[in-house]
Amino acid sequence: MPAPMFVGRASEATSASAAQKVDVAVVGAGFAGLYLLHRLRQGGFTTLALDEAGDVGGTWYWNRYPGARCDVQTVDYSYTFDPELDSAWTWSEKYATQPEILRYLDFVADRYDLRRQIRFHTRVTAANWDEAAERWLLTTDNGATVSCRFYIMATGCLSSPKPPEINGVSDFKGEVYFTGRWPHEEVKLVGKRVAVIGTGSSGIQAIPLIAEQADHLTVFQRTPNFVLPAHNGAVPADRVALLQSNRAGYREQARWSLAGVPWPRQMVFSWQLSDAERRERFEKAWAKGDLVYMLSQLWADQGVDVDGNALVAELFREKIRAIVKDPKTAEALSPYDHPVGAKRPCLDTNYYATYNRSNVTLVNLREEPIKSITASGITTDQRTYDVDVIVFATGFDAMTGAVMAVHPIAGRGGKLLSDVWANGPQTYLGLTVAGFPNLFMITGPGSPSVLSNMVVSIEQHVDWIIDRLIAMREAGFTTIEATETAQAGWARHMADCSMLTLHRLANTWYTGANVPGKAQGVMPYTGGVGPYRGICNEVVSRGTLGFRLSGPNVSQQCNDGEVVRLQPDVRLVLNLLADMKLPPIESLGAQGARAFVTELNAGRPAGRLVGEVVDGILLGTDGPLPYRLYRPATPGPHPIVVYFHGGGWVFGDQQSDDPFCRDMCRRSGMIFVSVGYRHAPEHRFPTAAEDGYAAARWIVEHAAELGGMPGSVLVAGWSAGGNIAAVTCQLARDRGGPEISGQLLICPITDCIFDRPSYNENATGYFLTRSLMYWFWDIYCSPADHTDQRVSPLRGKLAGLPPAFVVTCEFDPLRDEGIAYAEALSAVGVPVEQLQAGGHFHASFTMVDVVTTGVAGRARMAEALRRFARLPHNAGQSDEGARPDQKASPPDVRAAAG
Ligand code: N01
Repeated sequence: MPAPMFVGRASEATSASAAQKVDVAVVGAGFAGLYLLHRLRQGGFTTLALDEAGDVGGTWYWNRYPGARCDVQTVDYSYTFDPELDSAWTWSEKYATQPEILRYLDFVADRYDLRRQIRFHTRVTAANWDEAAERWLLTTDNGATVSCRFYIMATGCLSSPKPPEINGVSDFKGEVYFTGRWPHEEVKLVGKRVAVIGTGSSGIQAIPLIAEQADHLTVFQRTPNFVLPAHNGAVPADRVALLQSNRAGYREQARWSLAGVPWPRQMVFSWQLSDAERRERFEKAWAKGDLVYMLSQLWADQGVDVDGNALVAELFREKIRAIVKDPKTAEALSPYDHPVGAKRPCLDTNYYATYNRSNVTLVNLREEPIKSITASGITTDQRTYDVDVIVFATGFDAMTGAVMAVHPIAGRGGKLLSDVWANGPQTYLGLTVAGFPNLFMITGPGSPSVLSNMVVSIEQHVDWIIDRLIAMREAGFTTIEATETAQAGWARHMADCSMLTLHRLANTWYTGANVPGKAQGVMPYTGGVGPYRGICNEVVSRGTLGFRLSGPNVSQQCNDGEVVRLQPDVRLVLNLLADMKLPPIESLGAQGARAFVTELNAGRPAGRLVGEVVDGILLGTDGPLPYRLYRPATPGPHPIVVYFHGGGWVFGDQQSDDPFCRDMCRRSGMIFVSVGYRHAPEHRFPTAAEDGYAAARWIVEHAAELGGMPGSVLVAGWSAGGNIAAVTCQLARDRGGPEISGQLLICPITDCIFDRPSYNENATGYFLTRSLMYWFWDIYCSPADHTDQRVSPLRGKLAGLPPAFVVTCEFDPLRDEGIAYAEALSAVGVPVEQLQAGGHFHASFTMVDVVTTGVAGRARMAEALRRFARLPHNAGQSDEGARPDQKASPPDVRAAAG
């Protein structure tokens, strides 16, 4: 055995003296374990892999049930680390069968001579961190203990089958099979009465083939799934051509894509397409038979917005009704309780059509739950089904099961991983856990893992870990451990990311809901493969951020911190803007800045449909001002919100916050009138303020003509528009009207003090810069006017103002003056609600459909406006973004909006 590459700090544990000593021990010999072994050997590390199975394959070793196949196309479901390997293997089908995938892994193991480093038929029974020796000691049920410097869990996300949780399983006298532990010998089902419990991916693949053999098949379904036909056959020529035209480019694109398969990002939103166009897109996806394509290529809002998703769900249900002849069965097979993609959708061959066979019965467990399993079959609360065979396709204790339940893992101070994870998995990057030095997981909870093409994610994790081990060795470090700060930051980022998708709206194995008593929360990273890869790279480029590194002859290194503090989509927007290397807006001059903003707005997604949009002219103090009115589709009259756009008193117009006004009009059910007030430098202070006030007065006077409720209005505004809204409230109070029943101030300018902390902390890098703010102030008003309440409302009298909802964003220079205004209002008795949005920037809430994580914040704003206008609570809107079972709970500021 070669000498270990890492020199220990203390004498190596006596208990480990008889142990097999290696630099790195790996558990698992599937896709992840095999690549690890290869890279470790290339890196000059001594290594050993342990696997309970009798050979390589991991999940593909165990899951041998009839119909088992991959459901990511084989061109994508392959290793890419070695271009020669990549072209040396040719798949025979679009979706390979389990035996073919196993042959592939066999081929890989032989090609790189990996088996000699694997101890098969071996289960790790305990793993303990030896603090003095700084090594892991692994006890096994076969052969010597193992002492290793690093311990890597390549155990897979879906490898620990969960018990079926049904009474009486052991009473059954017939044959019992689990899809996740299918026998290696042939299972004969011909002429038998077979029951399948479970209709996830495994059940759905197995059911059509079992139906062909069985005398009668009874399927017990608790939750129907969305199922797409695989249209299996030859590997599609277009994908092969794409791959072969530029293999390296194709693979690189996959690495930076959202799901690890190179499809472009959809930019068209559902509401921009007609019914016919949507149907055409859906039919194309149905014919393609590719889950990633179906889940990502229809329209941009299909995976992030409940309405955009509902359109896909209905098209799926139409298909089910068209295929399944018995309407009652078709209805039972139609999912209504979760968005498409929130629960893992499945790929099938003849699944729905199987229910047209005379030897197949579907039992809807929602109508007749299973009471118990008996000696002769399955008893529901309505009847007994006698069967000869029961197949449990009941799934896995996913993501954490294989890491946690398989064996006790004790880290620093003897702390057990199962205790640390009692309330859900805590990790840094899904790779490591604070308190567990030198322990790594491949595709662990907190990484994209099961929401991606696993092979792409496995390669990225393996490469990242081995590169770290090599860098540590070169620098003389022997231990690496995540810090608590970094781990807590990752948990928050995970929660932020979970707002980007609809996974939180379904009870699934993604959230731990399939295992009774398991802590619940979205376990995989939902921010996408490419963004995740970028973050992992950033951790390295920022001095191994969030890790403590130590070694016997070097000083400890700990560059502590959180790698992502921004909301995930804000981070993407800001990165995109940084890549564009735009000149500072203030360097363009007022005209140039206006042209720039107009161009920027032209590239944003179009706003959603509302009942009506009307352009008109109102009469201001010095003459006409344009406005744009957004009317809800519901019958009026509606309360009116007078809205002032952002733009630093210099640019923008009544159309420039169009998507925001549309969104708020829909959510609040109110008329929004966006006012085209005049701008500096042509019209300096106090023109904007006076125009705002005059507009509010005119609109109240003409409320009935506009279709609004008479008597009063509400005001709202963003940025400089928030300033005008706040000022309008003060002027209306002081000048005897109009009556304003509430104010919504989004990131408002409220004061002329420029040294509050947020002005310095967020001076650059977050789009609205300190120097741009200086420029706005200079153009709008002279220093002598700075303290006038009509530009610095924080300096005005605040008592007697209408109730306010004040929104501020963490990464905004204006944050602290917004908070100061809210606190000052509150101090004089004005009812105030604040939304301090963590991780957001100045434009987060107005970049509708770009910054998706702003949705819940806008829902709260709309609800506040409805309260001000004394309209009833609009549950459908304000609860968007909350899990169905948590609808009544008050939204958490961070999780909901920031
Ligand atoms: O497991 P599942 P799976 N009584 O958890 C039901 C991957 N995979 O093995 O939904 C009655 O999806 C349960 O009902 P419900 C893929 O990622 C990939 O099928 O909890 N029913 C559900 O219908 C997949 O998502 C491939 O209400 C019970 C089913 O059993 C993941 O593995 C192939 C029950 C379990 O479905 C898991 O798939 C196969 C009970 N007590 C799997 N308990 C590829 O093609 C559970 N159920 C690559």
